[in-house]
Amino acid sequence: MLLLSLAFAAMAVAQNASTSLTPATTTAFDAGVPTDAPIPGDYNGQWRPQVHFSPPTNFMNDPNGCFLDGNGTWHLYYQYNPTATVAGNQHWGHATSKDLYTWQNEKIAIFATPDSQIFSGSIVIDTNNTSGFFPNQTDGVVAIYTLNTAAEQTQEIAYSFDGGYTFTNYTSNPVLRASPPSNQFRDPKVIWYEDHWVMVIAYSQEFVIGIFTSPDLKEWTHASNFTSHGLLGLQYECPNLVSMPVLGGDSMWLMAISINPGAPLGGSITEYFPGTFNGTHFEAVDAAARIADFGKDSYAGQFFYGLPEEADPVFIAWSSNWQYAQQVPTGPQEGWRSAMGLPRRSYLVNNATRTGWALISVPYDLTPILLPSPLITNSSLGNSTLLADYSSVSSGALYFRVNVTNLPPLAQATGTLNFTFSSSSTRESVSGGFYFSGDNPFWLSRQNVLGFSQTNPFFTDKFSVGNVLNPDGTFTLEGVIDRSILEVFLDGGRNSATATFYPEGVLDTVEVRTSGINEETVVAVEVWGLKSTWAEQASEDGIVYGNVGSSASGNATQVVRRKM
Ligand SMILES: *[C@@H]1O[C@H](CO)[C@@H](O)[C@H](O)[C@H]1NC(C)=O
Ligand SMILES: *[C@@H]1O[C@H](CO)[C@@H](O)[C@H](O)[C@H]1NC(C)=O
Ligand SMILES: *[C@@H]1O[C@H](CO)[C@@H](O)[C@H](O)[C@H]1NC(C)=O
Ligand SMILES: *[C@@H]1O[C@H](CO)[C@@H](O)[C@H](O)[C@H]1NC(C)=O
Ligand SMILES: *[C@@H]1O[C@H](CO)[C@@H](O)[C@H](O)[C@H]1NC(C)=O
Ligand SMILES: *[C@@H]1O[C@H](CO)[C@@H](O)[C@H](O)[C@H]1NC(C)=O
Ligand SMILES: *[C@@H]1O[C@H](CO)[C@@H](O)[C@H](O)[C@H]1NC(C)=O
Ligand SMILES: *[C@@H]1O[C@H](CO)[C@@H](O)[C@H](O)[C@H]1NC(C)=O
Ligand SMILES: *[C@@H]1O[C@H](CO)[C@@H](O)[C@H](O)[C@H]1NC(C)=O
Ligand SMILES: *[C@@H]1O[C@H](CO)[C@@H](O)[C@H](O)[C@H]1NC(C)=O
Ligand SMILES: *[C@@H]1O[C@H](CO)[C@@H](O)[C@H](O)[C@H]1NC(C)=O
Ligand SMILES: CC(=O)N[C@H]1CO[C@H](CO)[C@@H](O)[C@@H]1O
Repeated sequence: MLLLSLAFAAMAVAQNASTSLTPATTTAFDAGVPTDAPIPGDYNGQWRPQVHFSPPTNFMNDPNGCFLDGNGTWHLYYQYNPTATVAGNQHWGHATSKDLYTWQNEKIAIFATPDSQIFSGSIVIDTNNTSGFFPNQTDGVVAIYTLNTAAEQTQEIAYSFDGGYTFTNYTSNPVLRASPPSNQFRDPKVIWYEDHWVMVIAYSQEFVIGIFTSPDLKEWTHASNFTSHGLLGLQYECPNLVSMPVLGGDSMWLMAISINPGAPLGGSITEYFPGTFNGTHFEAVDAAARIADFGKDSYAGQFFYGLPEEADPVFIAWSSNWQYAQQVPTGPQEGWRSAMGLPRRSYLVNNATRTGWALISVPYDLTPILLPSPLITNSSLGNSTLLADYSSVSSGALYFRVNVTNLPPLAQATGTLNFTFSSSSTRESVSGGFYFSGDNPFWLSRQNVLGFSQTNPFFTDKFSVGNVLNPDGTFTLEGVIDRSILEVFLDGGRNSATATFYPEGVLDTVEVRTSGINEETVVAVEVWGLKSTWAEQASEDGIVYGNVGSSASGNATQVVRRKM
């Protein structure tokens, strides 16, 4: 996780006490926190995302322990304070899904203690019983996380016989301490490399990602350091190391590092480094810092463990920013704070053109949540406006896609393409657009949303990126809007952005406009309503109770594979 220090958390708690529904506490782990059932959640609020994960109540931040089990169930754990709408008292919350969009709340997986918190970490499946914890199974789950106390951050392991629903603390914890001991040593992410375990972990304030190896998850040996690369900000957090397919080439490795504070737009962001890894040492291809998302609400993302080798890695990030995560109005008004971003399928491209290496990220297969037919389509918009009322889509969530083809060569392309989601009652809107000319800037604005944006100086209201036109004369824009989150993907995920927003009215009108485009250019648009994955699970009283029965239900789904 995240926090500058617990003192900082305590300060934030104090600052927010007046606006929180629930009194904050950093100690009492048993103060009404259920250990035998999921926490019930009301997912009906006007800002509650309907196809994104958000916690049943109170405060969530980093994704943790993400893995896919042998039965095709995706497991998402998360930094969770079940007793307040601000950070502190960190537990590992847990949810499971068959499709990465429909999430079932599970009971809390790992609990804080009165004097320690469970900070971020990861999960592996110990197929070969390297740890010796699993005499009778090949699907043993081991969690590796940071135990935070006032004095030190140490790394612990806990194991699960039931596929990740309940955990047992290893009696010889901790398994790793910094030398000398440190209170800024956290967020272990573990993977399997050929014949040993590899951990990447942040020495946060020294700007070092330590790489450790282990035969058994218990004994860890320092192998190398990846030091002071890219943007430093004030801290390194939540490193990831993952083997990454390359379009049209051999796979590479990717190191991702989250920095906070100190993102170029303020607060938190994730940067990444394509490179090589030989089991002990990671080397970046060059000295460049590449940012994973040009918005402001994508942090501490994690790649899921346990995917088949031929599948593209899948990534999920926290959709907020420490500059305002603990102040957004969902806390006082709806009793929860923060959602996860969309799950994203990832791979690398390396274009000989100016764009060079890029981490592509596209929404994971959305078909399970699309309503049966599109809300509106147009195969050739010309210089025109497409307008639709979507108040009939009860989720308030949409998927939209614009395919532009037949663009003339770069210097001759003209015109603009804009989109707006607005409220017919309050006239608030979020919007964005693209210029086919010049440096091809794409912009996104949450400026015209009332309330929060006007009172928080860090809630940056506009974002942009230069998205160079494709040589083949095409441009694509895809996005998902989900009540209080907008995510856009340009050119199949070459650039992407996540922005949260909190309108006073309900957004119910979509508009796509073009003007001044070249005669031969074709603009095709489709807009789909999305299901409400939470309403589908709610009981008659409107409350989502989560998995109150036994573990994992439903049939396994096929993991999306893509041939390189
Ligand atoms: C398990 O053992 C097999 C056979 O030695 C090996 O190929 C594989 O990499 C090991 N995997 C893990 C996760 O231990
Ligand atoms: C797993 O490890 C434990 C401890 O070393 C051992 O007792 C057990 O036999 C092992 N199980 C298998 C299937 O190798
Ligand atoms: C996976 O499915 C098998 C067979 O139904 C079951 O025995 C096992 O407990 C399941 N594992 C998990 C992790 O749910
Ligand atoms: C796990 O066990 C260790 C050693 O007994 C203890 O210090 C630590 O607090 C425990 N962790 C949790 C999360 O209970
Ligand atoms: C790796 O970095 C840590 C944190 O700065 C430092 O304590 C350690 O000495 C470094 N190890 C090596 C071999 O450079
Ligand atoms: C990995 O790379 C490092 C640094 O180049 C080198 O010292 C080490 O010998 C390499 N290890 C293997 C197994 O090739
Ligand atoms: C698409 O939009 C254009 C311009 O407004 C309009 O002329 C055309 O009829 C629309 N086509 C469809 C199928 O709606
Ligand atoms: C980058 O390269 C890939 C694969 O060669 C290609 O499909 C894609 O269109 C290229 N993108 C740009 C912007 O050149
Ligand atoms: C799109 O927005 C830009 C910036 O406000 C504006 O200059 C342009 O005219 C707009 N284009 C359309 C088609 O609305
Ligand atoms: C759009 O308008 C421009 C003039 O602003 C015109 O040159 C162009 O032909 C029009 N494009 C289409 C597809 O009608
Ligand atoms: C846009 O292109 C994608 C990929 O070719 C296709 O699946 C989709 O139907 C197209 N949408 C429109 C509106 O043309
Ligand atoms: C599925 C199963 O038999 N699990 C058992 C494996 O061994 C552990 C430790 O002995 C038991 O607690 C599990 O119930």
